[in-house]
Amino acid sequence: MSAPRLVLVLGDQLTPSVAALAAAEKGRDVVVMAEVAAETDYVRHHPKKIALIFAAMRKFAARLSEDGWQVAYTRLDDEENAGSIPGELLRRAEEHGAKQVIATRPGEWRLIEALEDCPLEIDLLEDTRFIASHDDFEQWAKGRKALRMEYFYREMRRKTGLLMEGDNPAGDKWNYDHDNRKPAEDDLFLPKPLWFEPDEATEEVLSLVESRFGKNFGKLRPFGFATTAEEAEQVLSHFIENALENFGTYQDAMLQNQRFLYHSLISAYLNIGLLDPLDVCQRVEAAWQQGKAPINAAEGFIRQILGWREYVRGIYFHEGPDYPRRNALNHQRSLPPLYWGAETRMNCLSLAVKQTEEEAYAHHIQRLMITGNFALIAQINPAEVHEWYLEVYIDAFEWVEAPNTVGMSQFADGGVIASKPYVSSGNYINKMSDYCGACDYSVATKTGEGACPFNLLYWHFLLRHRDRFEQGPRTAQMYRTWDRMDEARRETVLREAETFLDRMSKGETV
Ligand code: FAD
Ligand code: DLZ
Ligand code: SF4
Repeated sequence: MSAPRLVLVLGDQLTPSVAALAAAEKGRDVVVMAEVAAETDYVRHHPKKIALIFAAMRKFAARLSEDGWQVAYTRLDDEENAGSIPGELLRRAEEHGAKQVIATRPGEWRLIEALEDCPLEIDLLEDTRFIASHDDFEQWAKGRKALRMEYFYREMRRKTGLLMEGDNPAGDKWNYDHDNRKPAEDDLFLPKPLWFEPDEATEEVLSLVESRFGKNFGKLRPFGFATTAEEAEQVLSHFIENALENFGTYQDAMLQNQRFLYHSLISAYLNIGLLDPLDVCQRVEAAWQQGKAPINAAEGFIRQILGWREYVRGIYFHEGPDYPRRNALNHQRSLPPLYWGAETRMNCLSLAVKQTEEEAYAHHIQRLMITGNFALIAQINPAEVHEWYLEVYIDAFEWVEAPNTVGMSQFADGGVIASKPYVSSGNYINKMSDYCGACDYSVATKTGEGACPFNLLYWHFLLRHRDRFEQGPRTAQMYRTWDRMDEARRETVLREAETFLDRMSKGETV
């Protein structure tokens, strides 16, 4: 029999048809899976994230063994654990007399480079669990001045036929975002997410994570995430039956007592391979065809996966390894301790951070227009913001997190992703949430005692970057509004914003 090859399966590659497994031979090759310090420690991940990945890895390995694969699985506390993925490959290569490795290309430059430096013969295969291949994205990007998601998304609709009627978009509109900006009313009948009681295998992981990562930011328990493909499938069905119908309409809404609203909570399952993106989109399209959801909901949801998710992955690899370190606006302030749960008088931030700490989850508008918006207008160094998002969310892997944070949210890529900075005063937050009513600050107050900090910092940000944004078709209007303001008021706004930022940088509670 020919020598065995090692088949690397990483913690976010838990799909039976993943490229490396598809290219391997069951009776011959050895699947290598490893819980390693290099992956748990490259940032201080939320304990729920480590628990999800380890529990799902262990159950996936057990399933592969049941299916007849030879699996070499290393637990974090195994004595021989080499501590890194290349280290584990070298150890297993020696153990099994293997020289070749089959691997699916990781979703992060850091790990791709580590594998390229490993002195084994490693065949890095394209990750085929995406709807657009690298080639598809590069073909689309070639020769374009601007890489806007909307046009990529239309191409993907045509490629897959999703929500298409011949050559035309279903309902004659590509995008129903206009219908999707309603604030929500709190109500007892909002759908509740589907959670699972940890079984014995998950409990074992929770104990390990508690002892090793108990000091990381974030609450480990209660832990209710799905840890197998079957459970993730149940979460998707639960969403389609109970929440999809209202997903579009209330997509941007925020409520203090409703952390999940009509969101699906499937991002982590998609990202670690428990759900397949095309299958999810087809299930949602079918729900619309059966009359279970209106077009604005189905289109809005499918756009997030077929459009945004595929697009940000394309951008991450298109832009290259330096992307997460970009700082086009030269923001240098440190991330204030309030992001780690220190006291703040800003109710919106306090709620978003507390929810993140407890759930390892916040929905898109909380990430973009609360924590992201504040970091941008407070001019925080985007590298620190990037690290924060990578650490605290259950679904955070660099290929998807960095474009969203560095690009969409912090404009640190200079506008590769966003055509304007996502900044707002308190007005937007007040319109889309019930947060302001319970805040120490007053959203209606523009300057002076109790003025909402977003009202001050918004203008401060715009003025600091006037040269860059003044001519922008989507930002010029803001400068005209500023110029029409009374001069004394303009001075007060800028002075108070400076005072606020100084106090924040000194570590005072703001
Ligand atoms: P839903 O609102 O139900 O949306 C459905 C699905 O669409 C999601 O599960 C997700 O797979 C996909 N999706 C939606 N928006 C995006 C987007 N902008 N980019 C990529 N996919 C999207 N998403 C991650 O998966 N990982 C991250 O690390 C991550 N970091 C983010 C950081 C910032 C600053 C911002 C603004 C957004 C980030 N997002 C990230 C995108 C988005 O916020 C999450 O995908 C979403 O909140 C996950 O919750 P959900 O599954 O309930 O999503
Ligand atoms: C995120 C993560 C963590 C915390 N731990 C492991 C691990 O121990 N072993 C592993 O194979 N993968 C882990 N992962 C996922 C990897 O970090 C991920 O594959 C890369 O970031 C590329 O997306
Ligand atoms: Fe946030 Fe300002 Fe509203 Fe307070 S008043 S919750 S700081 S937007």
